[in-house]
Amino acid sequence: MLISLMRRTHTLFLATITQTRAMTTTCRNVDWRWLETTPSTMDSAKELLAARDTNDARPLAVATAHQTKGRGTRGRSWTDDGRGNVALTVAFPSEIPLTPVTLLPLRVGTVVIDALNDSRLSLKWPNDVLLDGGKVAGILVESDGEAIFVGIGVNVASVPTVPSSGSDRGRRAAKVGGDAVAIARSIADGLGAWSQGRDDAMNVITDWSARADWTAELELRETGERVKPVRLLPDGRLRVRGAAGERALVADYLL
Ligand code: BT5
Repeated sequence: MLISLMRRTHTLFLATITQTRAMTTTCRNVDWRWLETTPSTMDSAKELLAARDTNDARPLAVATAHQTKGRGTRGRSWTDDGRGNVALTVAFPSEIPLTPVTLLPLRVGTVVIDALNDSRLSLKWPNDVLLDGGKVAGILVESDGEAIFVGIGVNVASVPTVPSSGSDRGRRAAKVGGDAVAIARSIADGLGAWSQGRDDAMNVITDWSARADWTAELELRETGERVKPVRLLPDGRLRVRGAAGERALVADYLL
């Protein structure tokens, strides 16, 4: 599967929410919440959305400066040391203006890179924002019933050490600088505005392609093989050229 869309039953960890200091404001058409700390904004967003009025169609944004159990795709972890970075989940209660949903991580990538507004940044398929080859931001998409949850972690002020072996091995991390709360709000606003407009596959392919670094070789996570990106396919798969010729990749195989 291109994205990690996992169906989960709601479990209400309201104790977790009440232990944190929630600051609630309205940020344009986004229902914005700030938590001092939380295990994962993905779970907090699920709890807070479940507790919200079901007639409220606004996207719900839950952000924090510190996660104790942040997650990436396929059970991998997303780490932060609580020093100036940001973790954000934007929950869309019902419909999003894009099909197929496999394109969503790519659209989120363009919204994130535009919000970060730094010409040194580029996108790496399927879900990373890079600075000089280092990973600045990661994107995770999950679903729960009708709702879709988009998680974004951005290294703003500090850079975690990423393991070079084991299941959590990855490329080195990098940071982008700036104000973490302002960055989170800008991303949430961007996603909120996007969710109220119209979108289609060709727009996503064009926008994403314009922000990607097509010169950089990619290393396949499972085999270590190096391939060159060629182009995006309309469903979000990436066509690549390797030693054995061209083929299309699905997500979660790349470092
Ligand atoms: C991702 O997964 O890149 C998606 C990360 C999504 C994190 C957000 S934070 C808000 C929301 N709440 C959550 O609990 N999660 C979301 P993936 O492509 O699987 O990358 C994970 C891999 O990136 C790890 O295995 C490490 O190699 C590396 N990594 C972990 N933390 C990192 C960091 N802070 N910066 C750069 N790389 C990191």
